[in-house]
Amino acid sequence: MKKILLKENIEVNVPVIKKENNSPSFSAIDEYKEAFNYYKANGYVIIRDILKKEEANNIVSGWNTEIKNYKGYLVRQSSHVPQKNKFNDKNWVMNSLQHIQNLPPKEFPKLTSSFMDYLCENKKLADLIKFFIKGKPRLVQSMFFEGNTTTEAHYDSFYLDDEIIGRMAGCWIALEDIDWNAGRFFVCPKSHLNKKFHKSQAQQLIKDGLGFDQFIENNYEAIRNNNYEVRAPFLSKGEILVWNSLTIHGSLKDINPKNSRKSITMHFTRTNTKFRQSFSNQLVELSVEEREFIDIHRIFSYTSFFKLSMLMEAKFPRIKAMIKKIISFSGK
Ligand SMILES: O=C(O)CCC(=O)C(=O)O
Ligand SMILES: [Fe+2]
Repeated sequence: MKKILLKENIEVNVPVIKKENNSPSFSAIDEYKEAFNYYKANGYVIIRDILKKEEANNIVSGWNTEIKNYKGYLVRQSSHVPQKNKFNDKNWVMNSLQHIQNLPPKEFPKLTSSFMDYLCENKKLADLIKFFIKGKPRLVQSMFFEGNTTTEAHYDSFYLDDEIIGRMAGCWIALEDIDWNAGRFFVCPKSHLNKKFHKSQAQQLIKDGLGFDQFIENNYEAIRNNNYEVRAPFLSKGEILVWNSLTIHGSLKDINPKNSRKSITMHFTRTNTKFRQSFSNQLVELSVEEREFIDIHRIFSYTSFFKLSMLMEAKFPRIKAMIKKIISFSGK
Protein backbone atom coordinates (compact mmCIF):
# COMPACT_ATOMS: atom_id res chain seq x y z
CA MET A 1 0.00 0.00 0.00
CA LYS A 2 1.28 3.52 -0.84
CA LYS A 3 0.07 6.77 0.64
CA ILE A 4 -0.70 9.68 -1.67
CA LEU A 5 -1.84 13.09 -0.47
CA LEU A 6 -4.82 14.04 -2.62
CA LYS A 7 -5.26 17.50 -1.04
CA GLU A 8 -4.57 19.05 2.32
CA ASN A 9 -5.90 16.65 4.96
CA ILE A 10 -7.03 14.07 2.41
CA GLU A 11 -4.89 10.97 2.22
CA VAL A 12 -5.38 8.01 -0.08
CA ASN A 13 -4.09 4.51 0.58
CA VAL A 14 -3.33 3.23 -2.88
CA PRO A 15 -3.10 -0.54 -3.35
CA VAL A 16 0.03 -1.61 -5.20
CA ILE A 17 -1.17 -5.14 -5.86
CA LYS A 18 -4.63 -6.57 -6.43
CA LYS A 19 -4.69 -8.32 -3.05
CA GLU A 20 -4.57 -4.93 -1.31
CA ASN A 21 -7.81 -3.73 -2.98
CA ASN A 22 -10.61 -2.80 -0.60
CA SER A 23 -13.10 -3.16 -3.42
CA PRO A 24 -14.52 -6.53 -4.43
CA SER A 25 -15.03 -7.29 -8.11
CA PHE A 26 -18.05 -8.99 -9.67
CA SER A 27 -18.44 -11.12 -12.77
CA ALA A 28 -20.62 -9.81 -15.59
CA ILE A 29 -21.54 -13.40 -16.36
CA ASP A 30 -23.50 -14.38 -13.27
CA GLU A 31 -23.19 -11.68 -10.58
CA TYR A 32 -25.40 -8.90 -11.95
CA LYS A 33 -27.59 -8.56 -8.93
CA GLU A 34 -24.74 -8.62 -6.42
CA ALA A 35 -22.88 -6.07 -8.54
CA PHE A 36 -25.93 -3.81 -8.69
CA ASN A 37 -26.48 -4.02 -4.93
CA TYR A 38 -22.87 -3.01 -4.36
CA TYR A 39 -23.22 -0.16 -6.87
CA LYS A 40 -26.42 1.08 -5.23
CA ALA A 41 -24.87 1.06 -1.77
CA ASN A 42 -21.43 2.43 -2.68
CA GLY A 43 -21.89 4.46 -5.86
CA TYR A 44 -19.41 2.36 -7.82
CA VAL A 45 -18.51 -1.25 -8.55
CA ILE A 46 -15.72 -3.17 -10.29
CA ILE A 47 -16.79 -5.62 -13.01
CA ARG A 48 -14.79 -8.35 -14.72
CA ASP A 49 -15.51 -10.68 -17.65
CA ILE A 50 -16.67 -8.03 -20.10
CA LEU A 51 -13.60 -7.08 -22.10
CA LYS A 52 -11.01 -9.76 -22.87
CA LYS A 53 -7.31 -8.96 -22.58
CA GLU A 54 -6.74 -9.55 -26.33
CA GLU A 55 -9.59 -7.17 -27.07
CA ALA A 56 -8.03 -4.50 -24.87
CA ASN A 57 -4.74 -5.11 -26.73
CA ASN A 58 -6.46 -4.62 -30.09
CA ILE A 59 -7.95 -1.30 -29.00
CA VAL A 60 -4.51 -0.18 -27.81
CA SER A 61 -2.94 -1.29 -31.06
CA GLY A 62 -5.45 0.90 -32.95
CA TRP A 63 -4.54 3.81 -30.68
CA ASN A 64 -0.82 3.26 -31.20
CA THR A 65 -0.85 2.95 -34.96
CA GLU A 66 -3.58 5.43 -35.83
CA ILE A 67 -3.90 8.16 -33.19
CA LYS A 68 -0.22 8.38 -32.29
CA ASN A 69 0.74 8.79 -35.94
CA TYR A 70 -2.02 11.27 -36.70
CA LYS A 71 -0.74 14.77 -37.36
CA GLY A 72 -4.03 16.70 -37.39
CA TYR A 73 -6.25 18.32 -34.77
CA LEU A 74 -8.68 16.29 -32.69
CA VAL A 75 -11.25 17.18 -30.05
CA ARG A 76 -9.70 16.73 -26.61
CA GLN A 77 -11.08 16.08 -23.16
CA SER A 78 -8.16 17.85 -21.52
CA SER A 79 -8.49 21.10 -23.46
CA HIS A 80 -11.24 23.47 -24.57
CA VAL A 81 -9.74 23.83 -28.02
CA PRO A 82 -8.91 21.05 -30.51
CA GLN A 83 -5.25 20.07 -30.40
CA LYS A 84 -2.65 17.96 -32.13
CA ASN A 85 -1.14 15.16 -30.05
CA LYS A 86 1.12 16.34 -27.24
CA PHE A 87 3.70 13.74 -26.28
CA ASN A 88 5.74 13.55 -23.09
CA ASP A 89 9.31 12.24 -22.99
CA LYS A 90 7.99 8.67 -22.69
CA ASN A 91 6.01 9.11 -25.93
CA TRP A 92 2.62 8.99 -24.22
CA VAL A 93 -0.11 11.25 -25.58
CA MET A 94 -0.80 13.64 -22.71
CA ASN A 95 -3.89 15.37 -24.08
CA SER A 96 -6.73 12.92 -23.64
CA LEU A 97 -9.12 12.41 -26.52
CA GLN A 98 -12.84 13.07 -26.35
CA HIS A 99 -15.59 11.24 -28.26
CA ILE A 100 -14.00 8.12 -29.73
CA GLN A 101 -17.40 7.36 -31.30
CA ASN A 102 -16.98 10.41 -33.53
CA LEU A 103 -13.66 9.49 -35.09
CA PRO A 104 -13.95 8.87 -38.84
CA PRO A 105 -13.58 5.12 -39.54
CA LYS A 106 -11.71 5.83 -42.78
CA GLU A 107 -8.83 7.52 -41.00
CA PHE A 108 -8.95 5.41 -37.82
CA PRO A 109 -10.23 2.00 -38.97
CA LYS A 110 -8.71 -0.18 -36.29
CA LEU A 111 -9.48 2.04 -33.30
CA THR A 112 -13.06 2.77 -34.38
CA SER A 113 -13.88 -0.83 -35.29
CA SER A 114 -12.40 -2.28 -32.10
CA PHE A 115 -14.17 0.37 -30.01
CA MET A 116 -17.46 -0.43 -31.72
CA ASP A 117 -17.08 -4.22 -31.77
CA TYR A 118 -15.70 -4.80 -28.28
CA LEU A 119 -17.52 -2.10 -26.35
CA CYS A 120 -20.49 -0.55 -28.17
CA GLU A 121 -21.63 -3.92 -29.53
CA ASN A 122 -20.82 -5.76 -26.33
CA LYS A 123 -24.00 -7.46 -25.13
CA LYS A 124 -22.60 -8.17 -21.69
CA LEU A 125 -21.69 -4.52 -21.15
CA ALA A 126 -25.06 -3.38 -22.54
CA ASP A 127 -27.04 -5.83 -20.39
CA LEU A 128 -25.17 -4.81 -17.27
CA ILE A 129 -25.64 -1.08 -17.84
CA LYS A 130 -29.27 -1.64 -18.80
CA PHE A 131 -29.76 -3.36 -15.47
CA PHE A 132 -28.06 -0.48 -13.63
CA ILE A 133 -29.80 2.47 -15.30
CA LYS A 134 -33.11 0.71 -15.98
CA GLY A 135 -33.28 1.35 -19.70
CA LYS A 136 -31.50 0.72 -22.96
CA PRO A 137 -28.12 2.51 -22.72
CA ARG A 138 -27.31 5.50 -24.88
CA LEU A 139 -23.65 6.43 -25.17
CA VAL A 140 -23.41 10.20 -24.67
CA GLN A 141 -19.67 10.65 -24.22
CA SER A 142 -16.39 8.75 -24.37
CA MET A 143 -12.74 9.52 -23.69
CA PHE A 144 -9.34 7.91 -24.21
CA PHE A 145 -6.49 8.51 -21.76
CA GLU A 146 -2.87 7.48 -22.24
CA GLY A 147 -0.69 9.75 -20.09
CA ASN A 148 -2.13 10.97 -16.82
CA THR A 149 -4.10 14.22 -16.88
CA THR A 150 -4.84 14.31 -13.12
CA THR A 151 -8.56 14.97 -12.85
CA GLU A 152 -9.77 17.00 -9.86
CA ALA A 153 -12.51 15.62 -7.60
CA HIS A 154 -15.96 16.12 -9.15
CA TYR A 155 -19.19 14.30 -9.86
CA ASP A 156 -20.45 14.10 -13.42
CA SER A 157 -24.03 15.11 -12.74
CA PHE A 158 -22.75 18.64 -12.23
CA TYR A 159 -22.08 18.74 -15.98
CA LEU A 160 -24.36 16.14 -17.55
CA ASP A 161 -26.83 13.52 -16.48
CA ASP A 162 -29.83 11.48 -17.42
CA GLU A 163 -33.23 13.18 -17.41
CA ILE A 164 -33.56 11.58 -13.97
CA ILE A 165 -30.71 12.94 -11.89
CA GLY A 166 -28.45 10.09 -10.74
CA ARG A 167 -29.45 7.69 -13.52
CA MET A 168 -26.34 8.19 -15.64
CA ALA A 169 -23.52 5.67 -15.18
CA GLY A 170 -19.89 6.03 -16.21
CA CYS A 171 -17.50 3.19 -17.07
CA TRP A 172 -13.74 3.42 -16.58
CA ILE A 173 -12.21 0.66 -18.70
CA ALA A 174 -8.61 -0.39 -18.01
CA LEU A 175 -6.74 -1.20 -21.24
CA GLU A 176 -3.62 -2.19 -19.30
CA ASP A 177 -2.84 -3.00 -15.65
CA ILE A 178 -2.98 0.39 -13.96
CA ASP A 179 0.03 1.03 -11.75
CA TRP A 180 -0.39 2.78 -8.37
CA ASN A 181 1.63 5.73 -9.66
CA ALA A 182 0.12 6.04 -13.14
CA GLY A 183 -2.71 8.40 -12.12
CA ARG A 184 -5.25 5.92 -10.80
CA PHE A 185 -8.95 6.62 -11.03
CA PHE A 186 -10.39 7.28 -7.57
CA VAL A 187 -13.91 7.23 -6.13
CA CYS A 188 -15.46 8.19 -2.81
CA PRO A 189 -17.73 5.32 -1.76
CA LYS A 190 -21.20 6.42 -0.64
CA SER A 191 -20.68 10.02 -1.75
CA HIS A 192 -23.58 9.58 -4.23
CA LEU A 193 -25.95 9.34 -1.26
CA ASN A 194 -25.41 13.03 -0.47
CA LYS A 195 -28.12 13.86 -3.01
CA LYS A 196 -29.34 17.20 -1.71
CA PHE A 197 -25.87 18.74 -1.92
CA HIS A 198 -25.26 17.28 -5.37
CA LYS A 199 -28.54 18.25 -6.93
CA SER A 200 -28.60 21.91 -6.04
CA GLN A 201 -24.96 22.80 -6.54
CA ALA A 202 -24.72 23.87 -10.18
CA GLN A 203 -27.60 26.33 -9.99
CA GLN A 204 -26.50 27.63 -6.58
CA LEU A 205 -22.98 28.33 -7.85
CA ILE A 206 -24.36 30.23 -10.83
CA LYS A 207 -26.65 32.24 -8.56
CA ASP A 208 -23.70 33.14 -6.35
CA GLY A 209 -21.61 34.06 -9.38
CA LEU A 210 -19.08 31.34 -8.59
CA GLY A 211 -17.50 28.99 -11.09
CA PHE A 212 -15.81 25.65 -11.61
CA ASP A 213 -12.94 26.28 -9.21
CA GLN A 214 -15.42 26.67 -6.39
CA PHE A 215 -17.19 23.49 -7.48
CA ILE A 216 -13.91 21.55 -7.26
CA GLU A 217 -13.09 23.09 -3.88
CA ASN A 218 -16.58 22.17 -2.60
CA ASN A 219 -15.96 18.54 -3.50
CA TYR A 220 -12.75 18.41 -1.48
CA GLU A 221 -14.61 20.12 1.38
CA ALA A 222 -17.36 17.48 1.11
CA ILE A 223 -14.72 14.73 1.29
CA ARG A 224 -13.25 16.29 4.45
CA ASN A 225 -16.55 17.15 6.14
CA ASN A 226 -18.16 13.79 5.52
CA ASN A 227 -14.99 11.84 6.12
CA TYR A 228 -15.36 10.08 2.80
CA GLU A 229 -12.83 7.38 2.11
CA VAL A 230 -10.97 7.84 -1.17
CA ARG A 231 -10.39 4.55 -2.99
CA ALA A 232 -8.11 4.14 -5.98
CA PRO A 233 -8.41 0.42 -6.71
CA PHE A 234 -6.00 -1.65 -8.72
CA LEU A 235 -7.67 -2.43 -12.04
CA SER A 236 -6.18 -5.06 -14.28
CA LYS A 237 -6.38 -5.02 -18.05
CA GLY A 238 -9.99 -5.49 -19.15
CA GLU A 239 -11.60 -4.66 -15.81
CA ILE A 240 -14.28 -1.99 -15.68
CA LEU A 241 -15.22 0.33 -12.87
CA VAL A 242 -18.81 1.55 -13.13
CA TRP A 243 -19.74 4.64 -11.14
CA ASN A 244 -22.84 6.70 -10.58
CA SER A 245 -23.24 10.26 -11.87
CA LEU A 246 -23.51 11.55 -8.28
CA THR A 247 -20.36 9.81 -7.01
CA ILE A 248 -17.34 12.01 -6.32
CA HIS A 249 -14.36 10.79 -8.37
CA GLY A 250 -11.25 11.91 -10.25
CA SER A 251 -7.75 10.69 -10.93
CA LEU A 252 -4.66 10.87 -8.74
CA LYS A 253 -1.52 12.78 -9.60
CA ASP A 254 1.58 10.78 -10.46
CA ILE A 255 5.24 11.40 -9.71
CA ASN A 256 7.57 10.30 -12.43
CA PRO A 257 5.45 7.29 -13.37
CA LYS A 258 6.87 4.17 -15.03
CA ASN A 259 3.64 3.30 -16.82
CA SER A 260 0.93 5.02 -18.78
CA ARG A 261 -2.73 4.55 -17.85
CA LYS A 262 -4.35 3.57 -21.11
CA SER A 263 -8.06 3.61 -20.44
CA ILE A 264 -11.40 4.51 -21.92
CA THR A 265 -14.33 6.11 -20.19
CA MET A 266 -17.90 5.91 -21.45
CA HIS A 267 -21.00 7.65 -20.09
CA PHE A 268 -24.46 6.16 -20.51
CA THR A 269 -27.95 7.57 -20.06
CA ARG A 270 -31.26 5.89 -20.97
CA THR A 271 -32.10 6.18 -24.63
CA ASN A 272 -35.42 7.81 -25.61
CA THR A 273 -35.27 10.21 -22.69
CA LYS A 274 -34.11 13.81 -22.52
CA PHE A 275 -30.48 14.54 -21.80
CA ARG A 276 -29.62 16.83 -18.91
CA GLN A 277 -27.13 19.63 -19.47
CA SER A 278 -26.88 20.45 -15.82
CA PHE A 279 -24.87 23.63 -15.92
CA SER A 280 -27.28 25.36 -18.28
CA ASN A 281 -30.16 23.60 -16.48
CA GLN A 282 -31.57 22.33 -19.77
CA LEU A 283 -33.17 19.08 -20.84
CA VAL A 284 -32.44 18.45 -24.50
CA GLU A 285 -33.37 15.91 -27.15
CA LEU A 286 -30.45 13.90 -28.50
CA SER A 287 -30.29 12.33 -31.90
CA VAL A 288 -28.88 8.82 -31.80
CA GLU A 289 -27.76 6.12 -34.10
CA GLU A 290 -29.95 3.21 -33.07
CA ARG A 291 -28.03 0.00 -32.59
CA GLU A 292 -28.88 -3.41 -31.28
CA PHE A 293 -27.57 -3.07 -27.73
CA ILE A 294 -26.35 0.49 -27.18
CA ASP A 295 -27.57 3.60 -29.02
CA ILE A 296 -24.88 6.11 -29.88
CA HIS A 297 -25.03 9.86 -29.76
CA ARG A 298 -22.50 11.52 -32.04
CA ILE A 299 -22.20 15.19 -31.19
CA PHE A 300 -20.37 16.18 -34.36
CA SER A 301 -18.56 14.54 -37.23
CA TYR A 302 -15.11 15.18 -38.59
CA THR A 303 -16.25 16.66 -41.93
CA SER A 304 -13.91 18.89 -43.98
CA PHE A 305 -15.80 21.92 -42.67
CA PHE A 306 -15.44 20.73 -39.08
CA LYS A 307 -11.72 20.15 -39.62
CA LEU A 308 -11.35 23.66 -40.96
CA SER A 309 -13.25 25.15 -38.04
CA MET A 310 -11.08 23.13 -35.62
CA LEU A 311 -8.01 24.60 -37.24
CA MET A 312 -9.45 28.11 -36.86
CA GLU A 313 -10.39 27.48 -33.26
CA ALA A 314 -6.97 26.10 -32.42
CA LYS A 315 -5.06 28.87 -34.18
CA PHE A 316 -7.33 31.80 -33.31
CA PRO A 317 -9.22 30.89 -30.13
CA ARG A 318 -10.00 34.57 -29.43
CA ILE A 319 -11.75 35.10 -32.79
CA LYS A 320 -13.95 32.08 -32.18
CA ALA A 321 -14.86 33.36 -28.69
CA MET A 322 -15.61 36.81 -30.15
CA ILE A 323 -17.88 35.36 -32.84
CA LYS A 324 -19.72 33.36 -30.17
CA LYS A 325 -20.17 36.53 -28.11
CA ILE A 326 -21.47 38.54 -31.09
CA ILE A 327 -23.92 35.77 -32.01
CA SER A 328 -25.25 35.48 -28.47
CA PHE A 329 -25.45 39.31 -28.16
CA SER A 330 -27.37 39.74 -31.41
CA GLY A 331 -29.65 36.88 -30.41
CA LYS A 332 -31.01 38.85 -27.41
O1 LIG B 1 -9.88 9.23 -15.77
C1 LIG B 1 -9.98 10.39 -15.41
O2 LIG B 1 -9.02 11.13 -15.24
C2 LIG B 1 -11.33 10.99 -15.12
C3 LIG B 1 -12.44 10.52 -15.98
C4 LIG B 1 -13.75 11.11 -15.59
O3 LIG B 1 -13.89 11.85 -14.65
C5 LIG B 1 -14.94 10.79 -16.38
O4 LIG B 1 -14.82 10.13 -17.42
O5 LIG B 1 -16.04 11.20 -15.96
FE1 LIG C 1 -16.00 12.41 -14.35
